[in-house]
Amino acid sequence: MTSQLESLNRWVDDVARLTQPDRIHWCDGSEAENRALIAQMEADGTLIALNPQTHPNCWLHRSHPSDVARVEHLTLVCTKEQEDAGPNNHWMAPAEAHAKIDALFAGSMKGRTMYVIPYCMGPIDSPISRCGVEITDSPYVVVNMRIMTRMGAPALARIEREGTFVKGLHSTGDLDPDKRWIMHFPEELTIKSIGSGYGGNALLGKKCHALRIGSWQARSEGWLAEHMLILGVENPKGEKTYVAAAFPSACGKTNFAMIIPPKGYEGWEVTTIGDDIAWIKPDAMGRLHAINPENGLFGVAPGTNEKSNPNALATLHANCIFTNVALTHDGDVWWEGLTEEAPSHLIDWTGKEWTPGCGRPAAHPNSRFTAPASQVPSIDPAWEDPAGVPISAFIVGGRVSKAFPLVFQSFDWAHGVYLAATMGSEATAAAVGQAAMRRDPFAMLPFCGYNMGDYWAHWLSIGRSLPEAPGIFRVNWFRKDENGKFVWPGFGDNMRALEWIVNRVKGRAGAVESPYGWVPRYADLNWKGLEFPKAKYDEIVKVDREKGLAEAADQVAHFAQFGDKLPKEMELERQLLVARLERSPAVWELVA
Ligand code: OXD
Ligand code: MN
Repeated sequence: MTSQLESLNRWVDDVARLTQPDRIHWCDGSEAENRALIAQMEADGTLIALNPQTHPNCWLHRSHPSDVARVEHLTLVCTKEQEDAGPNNHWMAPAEAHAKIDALFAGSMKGRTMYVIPYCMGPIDSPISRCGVEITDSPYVVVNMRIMTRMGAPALARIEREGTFVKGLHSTGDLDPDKRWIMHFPEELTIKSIGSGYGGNALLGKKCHALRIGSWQARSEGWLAEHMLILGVENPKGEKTYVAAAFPSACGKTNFAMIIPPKGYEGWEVTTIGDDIAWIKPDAMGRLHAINPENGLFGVAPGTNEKSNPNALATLHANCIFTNVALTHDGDVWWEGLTEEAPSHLIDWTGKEWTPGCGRPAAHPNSRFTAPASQVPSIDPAWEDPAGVPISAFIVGGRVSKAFPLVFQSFDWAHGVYLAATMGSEATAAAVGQAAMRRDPFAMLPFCGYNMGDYWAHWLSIGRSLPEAPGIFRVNWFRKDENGKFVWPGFGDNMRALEWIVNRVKGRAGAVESPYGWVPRYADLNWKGLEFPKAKYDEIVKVDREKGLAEAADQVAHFAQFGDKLPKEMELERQLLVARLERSPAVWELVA
C-alpha cells in the first residue's frame, strides 16, 4: 500500500532508505491488524496476556528498566533561532540536530518492520483536529497509538484531503540511553525520536505532537494547545458548564477530570472530556471551544484506587495495555496504592519475585495504563463533538503547602495569565524550612514548543481578542497545618470549589477581594454533606504577608530568564501583588 499523497510516499521512501527496514507496513487501524500485532508480541514476549476472566483483552508490557520515563534533558526543540525555543527548552541548531539523529537512524530498522501510522489528533471530523503520520519500528507503539489516537484509514483519508501532516519518525534503536534523543523541529512540523520505547518519548501523537508541535501551530494559527483536562459540570437543574484545568504532572489531573460529586451533591454530575490535553479555539462568535485531541488515557497507575479515582479503575476492566505494573499469580495487575494491603506474593515490574517488605516497589512509580477514553464511565456525551465544548473557566494550580488560598479568582485575564505563569509545585525542601518551588507555568514547562515568554504573550493576545473571556481561577488543595497534615479533604470535596467556580462565572456567587484575588467567604461555598468548620476554612484561606512577599520576590528570577520576551503585564502584575501585600495586615483573614 502507498498513499495518494505524493509528499507522504516520498517521505516514507526517504525514511526507508535511511533506516533500511526488512518490511514496510501501512497501518489501517483495523481490528484484524491489531489482533495480528498482539499475537506476534505475545509470541515474542513483548506482551503478556492478563486473565481473560478479570481483564479481557488486556496486556502487560515490561519496558527496559532504563527506559521508563520522559527524558527532559534529551528532549530538544530545534528552531533556526535559539531565542525562539527559549530558556524553557533544550536547543540545538536544526542542521546539527538532523545530522546527529540521522546518523543514529541509519540502518536502525534492519531486520525489523517499519510501520507507517496515519493518525488524527481529535475527532476525525473536527475542524480543530490536526493529523500526523508516525513511522516506527515498534509494534508496541502501534497498538498504543491505536488506543491513544484515531489511527488508520480515516486519518489517512483526511491527510490526503488536507495535503499536510506532522511528520514523526521513531525507532527504538538499541535503547542505549547514550543514543537517545527526542527532537522537535517545529518550523518543519517534524519530530524525530530514537532510543526509547517509553510513552511520552515514543507515542509521538501525545506530548510531542499535541503539545510541543501543537503549541507552535496554535500560536501561528490563533488557538491554544494546552496541558489541560476538560470536564463538564451539570447542576440539578440540568445546566451544563465546561471548564479546562492545568495541574503539573502528578498533581491529580486524571482524578479531577473524573471527580465524583461528594455527599450532599445529589443531582449533580461531572463528566469527562479529556484528562491531559486540550486544544482550544475561538469559534465564529469568539467563544473558546475545546476538544480532547486524544482518544485514550495514558495514566499513572500507582495511587489509582477506589477512593482516589473509581472512574479510572472502572475504565481498566478490558481492552487496556498496562506497562511496568506488577503481576499477580492469577494473571491480574497490582500497583502501590491499589489496595491498602499488598498481595502476599507478586511478580514485580521487572519480572522478579516480590513479597511485601522486600524493599522494592512492585510496580514502577511511573507505571502506566493505556485505556480507551470511551470506556470512562463519566465520559461526556459530547466528548467527540466536532465543534468541541464551550469553555467557561480555566483552573490552574499546583502542589503548594503554604501561601495560596484553597481557591481564588483572578482580577482579570492578564492577572489570570500571571497566576498561571507563576504556578508550580513544591520540590523537596532544599534548605531547611524553606520550601523550594519548581515553577511549572501552565503545567507546560516540559511541553511548550517555543519560548515561554512568547507563549504568555500569546495567551494575553487571545484574551484581548475574546468578547467574553472565561474566568481564570487558581486552586491549592494542598495547604498543610502546623503538624504538616493536609487541611482540605480533597478528592470529591474539590467539587465544592468547582461549584463556586461555575457559579462565579455565571455571576451568582459571592467573593471578597484578597491580596491574591477574589476569595470565596465561608458562606459562598456549599458545605452540605461535609463537616468543615469556619475556623478550619479560615486557615486555608488566610494570607500571610511575609510568605506572599517571599513568593513575589522569588518570581523575580523566574521572570528574569525570559529577558525581552517577558510581556510587560507579567512584571506589572507581580508589582501589583507586592503593593497589595504591603498594604495588608501581617495576616489577611476573612471577617465573615
Ligand atoms: C503525562 C505527564 O504523562 O504529564 O501526562 O507527564
Ligand atoms: Mn500530562
